[in-house]
Amino acid sequence: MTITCQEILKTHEHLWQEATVHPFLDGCKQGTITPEQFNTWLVQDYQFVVEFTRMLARILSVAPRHHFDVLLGGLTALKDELNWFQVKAAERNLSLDVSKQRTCEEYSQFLESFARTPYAVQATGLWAVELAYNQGWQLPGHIPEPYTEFADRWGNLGFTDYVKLLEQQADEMLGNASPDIQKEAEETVITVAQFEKAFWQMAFNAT
Ligand code: HMH
Repeated sequence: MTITCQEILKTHEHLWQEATVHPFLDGCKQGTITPEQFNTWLVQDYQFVVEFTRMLARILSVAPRHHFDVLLGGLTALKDELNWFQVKAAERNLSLDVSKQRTCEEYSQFLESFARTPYAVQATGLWAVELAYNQGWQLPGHIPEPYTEFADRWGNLGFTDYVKLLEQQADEMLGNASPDIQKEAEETVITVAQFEKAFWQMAFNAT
């Protein structure tokens, strides 16, 4: 019996829903999010993406050769994304030189701990992190200005395709993994879902 990414999602449907449907995203759609709340998310997400880029580089270092194309594509997209974050922050007069809130710090530390797990677990976790943003920004439907480009960055169909390739790579590894490793992959998806929910919530915390 091998588990698949989709089976993991189905088992934890409720948790996954909380990771991808949140008042923050709804507030972007309805226009009820305040600039301060949005900016809080923005600078924290930049901090997160810096750590996420490092994690992806570590994953690449243990990936089989036939996974390189997809992972290198992801790293190239992150190069663009980090520069884009800097432009968006400058437009909003935000300093990106801020300390991480606790959730961001803990999520970053969790990404660091990935390196000590088998590649099958890392591949599954990577998929879950990207799927959370793809679905989170896509599910609300059209998000009006000034947030349209933020929603498009992760909600666009090209990103959906990338996430599907990550899923195929994770499924391939899960198919050859021991039951223990499959369980660890499932637990990783649960943890990702919990962190994603908490991450949206940070926008509503005092900065
Ligand atoms: C918190 N999760 C969080 N931030 C992101 N930018 C992504 C996922 C997608 O890269």
